[in-house]
Amino acid sequence: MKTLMTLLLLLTVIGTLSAERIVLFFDDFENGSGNWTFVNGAAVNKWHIGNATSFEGSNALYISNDNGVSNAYNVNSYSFVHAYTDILLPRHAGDIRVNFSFKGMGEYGFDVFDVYIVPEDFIPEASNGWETQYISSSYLIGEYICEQPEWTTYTLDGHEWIYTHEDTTYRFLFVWKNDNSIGVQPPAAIDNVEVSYVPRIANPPRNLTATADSYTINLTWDEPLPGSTETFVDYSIYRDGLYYDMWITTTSYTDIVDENRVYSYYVVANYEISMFNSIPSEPSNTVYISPNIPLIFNPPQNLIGNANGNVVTLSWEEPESGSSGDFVGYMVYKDEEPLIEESISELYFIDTVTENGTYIYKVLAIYENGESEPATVEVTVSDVSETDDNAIGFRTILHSNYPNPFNPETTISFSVAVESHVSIVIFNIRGQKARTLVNSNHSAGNHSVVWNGKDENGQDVGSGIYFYQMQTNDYVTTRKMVLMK
Ligand SMILES: [Ca+2]
Ligand SMILES: [Ca+2]
Repeated sequence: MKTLMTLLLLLTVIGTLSAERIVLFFDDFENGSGNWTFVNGAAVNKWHIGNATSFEGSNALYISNDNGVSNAYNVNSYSFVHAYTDILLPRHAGDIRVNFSFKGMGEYGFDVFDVYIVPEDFIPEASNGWETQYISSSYLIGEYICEQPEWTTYTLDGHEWIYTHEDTTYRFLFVWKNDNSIGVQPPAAIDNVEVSYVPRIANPPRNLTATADSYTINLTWDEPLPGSTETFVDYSIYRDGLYYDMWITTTSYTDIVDENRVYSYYVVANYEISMFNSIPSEPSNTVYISPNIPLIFNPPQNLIGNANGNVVTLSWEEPESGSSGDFVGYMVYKDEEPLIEESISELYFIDTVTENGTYIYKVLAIYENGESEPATVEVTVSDVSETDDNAIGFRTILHSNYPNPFNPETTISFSVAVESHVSIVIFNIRGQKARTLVNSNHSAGNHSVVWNGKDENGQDVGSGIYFYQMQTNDYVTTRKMVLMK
């Protein structure tokens, strides 16, 4: 019983390894010339399908000098004639075999029957002399067949050249040539042309799965089922439908990705079919997976707030680099209420308050895909004058410039309580006037002016400490700033 089981098992294993030979093409010429194209030109000796001779049945393909009545040729008439048929060699077609029965006589070395396999775009020409019969990209599978008086069967097995050309259509080409003197009858005749193959079994990888961990995608799969007819070599990885990595000999693979999107993968097993050639299996299942790359939205840095009278000046620095997506701007909040409708790109904001108190300011960096945590600063205002208690009042004041230090320009903000003539003059550290920035009437309210670091003559001033003095008919204040180039 045990022996029987072993035998059955053995038979099962053998059964999976031997695929049946498949006939791809067969023609016994009993049903006309539908499969064949003749290129006979004006030759007297032509390819013909008829019943002058045959290996089996009554018909064959042969050379005839009388339109098929006889299988004979005119030895004094030059011929270079062709008959061909196109055959698709399918993917994973192994052990290609070409069979045909033939006979033929001729003048050795001069009257010749050749068989070629050529690309399907090769078009033979009857007018070509055999001196120019070289056919590029061709494979000569039989030549100088001219001393075969009896029907015999030709078999070409294991066609190495075709290994890397599967899934391609080939032109099977019979060529008969004679010079125009001397010959032995009869010329070439062919019957029972057959092309067959044994399907290769190249089992694919199975059960591909993918897991993601931040920037990493891990693939694992199962080996192909046993039963392949060829020798497994390794795996290739395809990502997004494109060849991605090769020579993988484990059943796992790690990919590092940098985008938060869906990636697709499949794996192919490669099988060796000859010393230099291999074939891929069908693909494994395809997996789709997104990584879990964390989104980073860095906040503004070093937010500070200063109160000066009823004016609060906020300033901050750009976020650290490395945020996800494009930067859009900043939003500013006071006690959770937005102070602006749209984000701003400046690195400062000037707010006016009407009551003494402690205010919580928040500045957020806005990105195309999200916003940062807020940078927060508490600003206590204790200096709002009694007269400014009504909501629309302003106080005459010169604020600190921003940025400071600066290069090449800085903004100077100021307010006036009532319409006033205002002058703002910049002096260098030696007390010499560098520039008059403002010298005109201003309405009550907040104003600002930019100094571009140039003097009255439009020349750049040097690095160093500068003073700016604001003056109205009842107010004078001087502040310090630093130009740092
Ligand atoms: Ca036949
Ligand atoms: Ca001859």
